[in-house]
Amino acid sequence: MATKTNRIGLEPIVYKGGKTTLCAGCGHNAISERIIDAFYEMGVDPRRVIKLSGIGCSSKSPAYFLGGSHGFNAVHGRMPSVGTGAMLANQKLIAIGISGDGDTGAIGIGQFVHLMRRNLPIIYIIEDNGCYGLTKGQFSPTADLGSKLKTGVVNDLPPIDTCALAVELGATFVARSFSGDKKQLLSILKAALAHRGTSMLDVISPCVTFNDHEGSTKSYQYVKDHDEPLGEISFVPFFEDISVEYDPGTTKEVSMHDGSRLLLKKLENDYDPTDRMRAMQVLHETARRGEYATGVIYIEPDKDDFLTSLNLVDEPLAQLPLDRTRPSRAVLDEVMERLR
Ligand SMILES: Cc1ncc(C[n+]2csc(CCOP(=O)(O)OP(=O)(O)O)c2C)c(N)n1
Ligand code: SF4
Ligand SMILES: [Mg+2]
Repeated sequence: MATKTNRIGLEPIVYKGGKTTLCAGCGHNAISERIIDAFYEMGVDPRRVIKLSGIGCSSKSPAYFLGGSHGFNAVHGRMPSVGTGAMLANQKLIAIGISGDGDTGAIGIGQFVHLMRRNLPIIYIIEDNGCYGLTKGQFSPTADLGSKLKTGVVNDLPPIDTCALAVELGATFVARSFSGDKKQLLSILKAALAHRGTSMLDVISPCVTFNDHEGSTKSYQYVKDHDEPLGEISFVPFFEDISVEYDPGTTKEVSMHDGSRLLLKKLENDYDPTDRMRAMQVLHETARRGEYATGVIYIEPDKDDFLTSLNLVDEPLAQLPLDRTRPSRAVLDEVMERLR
């Protein structure tokens, strides 16, 4: 029997990673599975991919997908600068960064802020469980005001909404999803792969060991009960020439950089994900009601990404021969002369 392969002739097994060491039922494992599906179905060559992360249970998870890709497990909260360096050295890479709500929202917030405003081509996923899972479940900066720890301690600080922050700072693809929503998360990941620029995905990913009890606003039950999808997402990749019939009054079509199409069927309120003010409004309104707006919250497909704005040569900088990176003696003499 012929083995199943994708459009570049690779088998599903090539997209898998090591066996997970995370707790059974951890939301992070479900996200790894969707990443495997998305990269396989989009036909991305794993040898072109670099996986990046910081520190945390979430940051361990790149070990569990795309086993043959490049990888760099950075210091806590410092993945954005390592990713920026990697993409500058080789702009042909496809970067996927996995962070946690602690890794991003606490120690890494400074790095996150600058990544969002630079529009570096990277898929940046926050596996958001509202706690520091790896260090036994303390509140993180995305924990909601009034949310309760297992021990009964109540959070008395307001949360950082990473999606609102990303939109405000200029990220060009901002989405929120839930590790338990396979279909929505897969479509968002595929669209993120088609996007040229920073794709920031906040994926609520319950920590079954430390933050899945009553009183938590990041438990499976709470998220299921308070999920407000902004619309139904259909993604049509560039290699599938499918004509889809829809009513433009109820569906918004967004053309992606690589020719793929994102179709967003509006469920209510005529939501337009290309309207930045509306995106901020919906985030604030849902947060006030204790709900999670999920789906593609904001998209700006045509903005120049960081590498384009740097006007780099086509070849990866890391592969340029010395005579193209080092100024000649004559050029250096001329510079010295000018400085006299
Ligand atoms: C510089 C530094 N400070 C603190 C720590 C301790 N530490 C390890 S993981 C972590 C937080 C992890 O939380 P999060 O990023 O939300 O990941 P999760 O485990 O919840 O997936 C902290 C504070 C560390 N490893 N390094
Ligand atoms: S402690 Fe929580 S976040 Fe870490 S692996 Fe277990 S369930 Fe997942
Ligand atoms: Mg966490």
